[in-house]
Amino acid sequence: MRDAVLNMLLDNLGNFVSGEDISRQLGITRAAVWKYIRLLQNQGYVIESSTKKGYCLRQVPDILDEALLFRGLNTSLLGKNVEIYSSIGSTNARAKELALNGAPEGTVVIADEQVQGRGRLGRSWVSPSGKGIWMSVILRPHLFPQQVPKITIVTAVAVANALKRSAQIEVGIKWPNDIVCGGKKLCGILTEVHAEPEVIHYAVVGIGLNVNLSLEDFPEDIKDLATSLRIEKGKEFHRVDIIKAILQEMEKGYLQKLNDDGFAELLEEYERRSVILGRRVRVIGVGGEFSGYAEGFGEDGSLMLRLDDGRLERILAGDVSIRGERGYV
Ligand code: BTX
Repeated sequence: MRDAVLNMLLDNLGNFVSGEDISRQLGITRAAVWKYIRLLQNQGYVIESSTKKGYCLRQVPDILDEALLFRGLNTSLLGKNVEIYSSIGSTNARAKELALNGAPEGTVVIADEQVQGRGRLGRSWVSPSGKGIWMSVILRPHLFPQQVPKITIVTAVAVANALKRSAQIEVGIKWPNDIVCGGKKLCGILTEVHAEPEVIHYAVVGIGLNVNLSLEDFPEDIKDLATSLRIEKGKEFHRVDIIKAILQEMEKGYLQKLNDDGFAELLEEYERRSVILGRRVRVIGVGGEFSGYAEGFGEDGSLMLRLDDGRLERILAGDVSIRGERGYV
């Protein structure tokens, strides 16, 4: 009922709705309406009340409210099933647990804060409360395990398109899994799978996007390489709007672009946004370190690196770290 009251106010954002209309439409007493209004106010919604005119929603807070998320989401798969936490260890860890217990494809786990946010290779991911999008999506793709990098590519392009649409920002993609802006890391993607040689049981795609962090929110050691939407655009954003855009774009890519034709198109988009293509990079992997020109990306998500001796090295994502010759990208 709280969500129904909220939706009526949102339908009339900036305008008054009478308590009588709300009570009649929802079949509850005027006292109950007042109770929900108080609840919403306590949760941060700025609602003006007037004995004559009723209630007017003036401002929507930046909170992870399921009712806000579902409003106009319009997806058929992603976000149909959502868990929202104020604090959690890692959304990827939780999503893996859910997937193992049979959670349906498209299930999403989101948290205000992660206290054990993880990057690749056991690195940690800074995830302060209320400042970013720390989210994981469960997928059950019909792919071979070696095709999993496709999922990261779909996600990177989706995040880039979503940011353009919802935050009016152009971002670059740094292979294999970073979204960058002004040469700094804005978002990281962590795709983890549970698979057997021939079949993927599930993939969990973790997205860590710095939204409203200011420079002071980053620890000293990453201040020079990390950024946020707020730092780049000089204003704050509502996380839910961006989450919705990401889920919509990701669903589009996942459902429509994983076939051969669709993926070739997607890869072109990925290359267009790549910040390393045609540049000299240094790749630090488990098998050692090499330098060369980034020549392109394979269908399997690998990086084609032209080494100094002319050989073309195919490098698989997942076990490498990459640096531009002069720094982070
Ligand atoms: P990565 O291994 O490419 O990047 C991790 C590195 O990035 C860290 O070692 C640190 O240098 C830097 N870093 C840490 N926190 C941040 C930050 N907030 N912004 C910019 N740079 C940072 C990238 O791994 C994949 C990260 C995925 C995070 C999501 S959040 C939701 C989900 N749950 C979870 O535990 N992880 C994923």
